[in-house]
Amino acid sequence: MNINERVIVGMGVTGLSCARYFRSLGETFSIADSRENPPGLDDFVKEFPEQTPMTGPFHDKQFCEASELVVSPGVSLKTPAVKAAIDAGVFITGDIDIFSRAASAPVVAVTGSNGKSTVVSLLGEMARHAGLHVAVGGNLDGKGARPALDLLSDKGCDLYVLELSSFQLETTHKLGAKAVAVLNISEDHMDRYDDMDAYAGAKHRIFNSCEVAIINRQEPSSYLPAKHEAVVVSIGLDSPGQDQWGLRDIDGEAYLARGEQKLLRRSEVKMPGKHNVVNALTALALGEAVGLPLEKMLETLKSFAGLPHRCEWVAQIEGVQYFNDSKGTNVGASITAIESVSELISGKIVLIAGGLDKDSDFSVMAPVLEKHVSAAVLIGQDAETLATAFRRTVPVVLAQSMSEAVLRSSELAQAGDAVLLSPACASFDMFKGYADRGEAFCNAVEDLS
Ligand code: UMA
Ligand code: ADP
Repeated sequence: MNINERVIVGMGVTGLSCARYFRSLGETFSIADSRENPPGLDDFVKEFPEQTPMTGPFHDKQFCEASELVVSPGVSLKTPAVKAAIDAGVFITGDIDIFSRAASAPVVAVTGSNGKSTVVSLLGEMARHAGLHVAVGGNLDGKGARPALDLLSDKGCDLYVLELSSFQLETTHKLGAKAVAVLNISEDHMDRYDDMDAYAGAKHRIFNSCEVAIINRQEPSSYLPAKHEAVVVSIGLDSPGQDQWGLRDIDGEAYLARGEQKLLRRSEVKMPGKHNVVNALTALALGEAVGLPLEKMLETLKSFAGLPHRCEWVAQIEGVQYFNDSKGTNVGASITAIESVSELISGKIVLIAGGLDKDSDFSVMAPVLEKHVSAAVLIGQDAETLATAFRRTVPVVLAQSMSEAVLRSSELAQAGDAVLLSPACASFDMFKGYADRGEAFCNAVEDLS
């Protein structure tokens, strides 16, 4: 590496998107990844044969002599070599920071512990339905997902919609988005942050220089810091004030409403559960902030069924409903999923949970378990940690595989009940990812019938 060169840190999806972007501008860089064989290495070598990527343990000296570090989200700023560079005064940036300086169409950005992918995908659908050329990406994964800098290659884009993680926001100095939302903040990634304040602080960087901020009246973690210049619009499941969004009870029926204006029956929102009403209202408020026509947005709500692996209905077998919420990878998501599914059934829930713990406090699930869950079937590396937290509240069964967990759950559930996979944990101990875990669940359910 030459001294004073820009260094891309990380050779995953983000690192590669940065490399391609710098090349498109004719700018030089070098690239480093602490892994011996990072996932992007083969593609990088093919696409950039003139470069010599640095793999294996980072060196303080290399980073301290760089002009700037473009740090990938998976790399903590506390990594010793990165920390040494910060202490030496090296400028730290990330792909979202670079994107925000280059984007020439309005940007909508969404963060939060849960609901991000649903809201950005829904808003993307609303914009498409309104005839806009919209590019959706960022932290969003799954089929066709793209890192933020790749979106810049779309010509004639009218609107960018970004899902942002706390990791990405850590390196974002001034996002300057047209409209933003922090959906909620509940415990997640505690293996990376010292405490909840540090995690929330990263998420709240999304507000930097935004024009419009959408907050949830019933979710204080979504509020802006005291000093700001943004226009604030609120959403909530309660009755909305003028120009705000919420639910109104009209002749005994719940309606989505904007101020006094009745918009759509709650029952016409295709996505299940009350958390998805929050997601729908947030998308409406964000869409309004960027000028999407209300009628098109409401039509989208009637047809958008939600993303796979998020409180997804799978089957009904012998009067028991099966739901796949494999994307419920933290405690907050699983609490929401339990509450939402309990609204849809007459009986109780048999919960399948467990996997890889991210230093979570599972004891906070006790009230919701007590109210809605008849038994918990636990899987994965940290099943015993969950069992210790759950045992005082609900009967616990341990299972060795997803098929065994589904079979045991089907034996425990009665007609009117639901079996819900919402693991509150990461999946990488047993599966390739949450989608793989969700598919294993669906296959095991299919095997029951
Ligand atoms: N890593 C190293 N050494 C390195 C670089 C990375 O060990 O030098 C490890 C990291 O610790 C991490 C993994 O490699 O475990 C991937 O890190 P990365 O920064 O290379 O990740 P990318 O492939 O660039 O993917 C990232 C996001 N991943 C993370 O933040 C961990 C993807 O979000 C995102 O879709 C992608 O950028 C494009 O924006 C995934 C994710 O799990 C879906 N996000 C977390 C979440 O949603 O909870 C935050
Ligand atoms: P993210 O992209 O933030 O992980 P997703 O839209 O993929 O969010 O949803 C993940 C899980 O989070 C869902 O399966 C559900 O359990 C839960 N969830 C979704 N929306 C909300 C919300 N608004 N509030 C709380 N939990 C939610």
